[in-house]
Amino acid sequence: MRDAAGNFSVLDRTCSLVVLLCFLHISVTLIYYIRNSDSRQTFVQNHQTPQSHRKLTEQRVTTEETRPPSVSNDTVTERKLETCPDNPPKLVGPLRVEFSDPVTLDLVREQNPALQPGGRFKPEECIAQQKVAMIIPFRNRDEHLKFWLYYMHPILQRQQLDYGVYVIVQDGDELFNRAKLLNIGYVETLKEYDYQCFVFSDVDLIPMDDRNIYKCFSQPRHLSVSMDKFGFRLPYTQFFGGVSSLSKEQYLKINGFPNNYWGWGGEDDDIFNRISFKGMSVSRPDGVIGRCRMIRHNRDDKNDPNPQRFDQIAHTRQTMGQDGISSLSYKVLKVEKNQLFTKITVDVGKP
Ligand code: UDH
Ligand code: NGS
Repeated sequence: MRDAAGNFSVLDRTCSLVVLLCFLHISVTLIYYIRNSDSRQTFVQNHQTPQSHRKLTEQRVTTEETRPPSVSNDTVTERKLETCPDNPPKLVGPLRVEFSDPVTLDLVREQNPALQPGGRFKPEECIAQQKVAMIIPFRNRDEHLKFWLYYMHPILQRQQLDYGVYVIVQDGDELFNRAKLLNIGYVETLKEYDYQCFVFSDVDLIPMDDRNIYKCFSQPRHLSVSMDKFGFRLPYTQFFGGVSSLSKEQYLKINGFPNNYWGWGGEDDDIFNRISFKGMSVSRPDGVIGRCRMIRHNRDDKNDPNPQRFDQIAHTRQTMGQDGISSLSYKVLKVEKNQLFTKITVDVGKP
């Protein structure tokens, strides 16, 4: 009986020891696990790639879709993206530009997968310096537009601009009115986005160097300074035709552009006059960076030289206060968006 009681007490003690050891083992394992999982999280926080950082920043609210799978909710930190640099790193300099082989819109779409509907883009790696509306006056130049889109979209993306492309189409077959279409472009693009800068580009002009940045400067800018058709020179000092850019402030200071130049010529000289009468100067890239090619073409129907243009440009000072963005009237007939551009068809009225 005593023997049995003695055996029981040995067994009892052994069992207690085993339980204690088990408890100790579990505790140590638990402590080890907790400490280890802490350091794993620290590792994740310190080793996010610039790519994953980018997705978590620019003050965007991070969603489940954009969050890298290995990062848990409480490790997500927000960091502001930096402003894009003055010299965008992907620029390549001189470009080969030629128009012998036609391009298709399919090809341009394929080559520009980052575009948003309406021909919109903004860089992901930094915050663009400016929001720029590209405004093209247009009627019946589809072949030229394909080349413009083909060359310009990749250039504008390398220039790290937050931009949209707007083709302002004059409806009907009245005399063409380039400057009024540009005014309409200004008003209509601002309805869509908070643009700060407006680049006004003929559809047939392509820069030959991507360092000619399609943005705004402290003074209104003339960008197409060195055209092949003029032997890569300015045809005259006051020339402001082809491609130009004005900030919102600069544009409003001159009451926008004239609405009364019907047919070819003079409206760009009127704009130049407005700029100088308001005490501004014209900024330009140098003659090498500012080289550009024009797609050769015949004069369009309903765009014959305007016989009144010389008289009109002689009176800019008197007319610019009344004729401009302040007196603009037109009707929007249609707005269409595709991947490469926004097309706004308008009724500009008659002379
Ligand atoms: N534009 C059109 N459709 C037209 C007329 C003009 O889209 O019917 C636009 C287009 O964006 C063009 C811009 O307006 O690039 C300027 O018009 P333009 O090309 O007529 O002016 P440019 O000075 O040519 O380039 C003038 C005619 C040259 C004839 C030369 C004959 N050898
Ligand atoms: C000037 C025109 C401008 C025109 C420039 C270049 O003579 O509108 O030629 O034209 N001014 C007047 O006619 C008053 S271009 O050869 O590019 O067609 O932009």
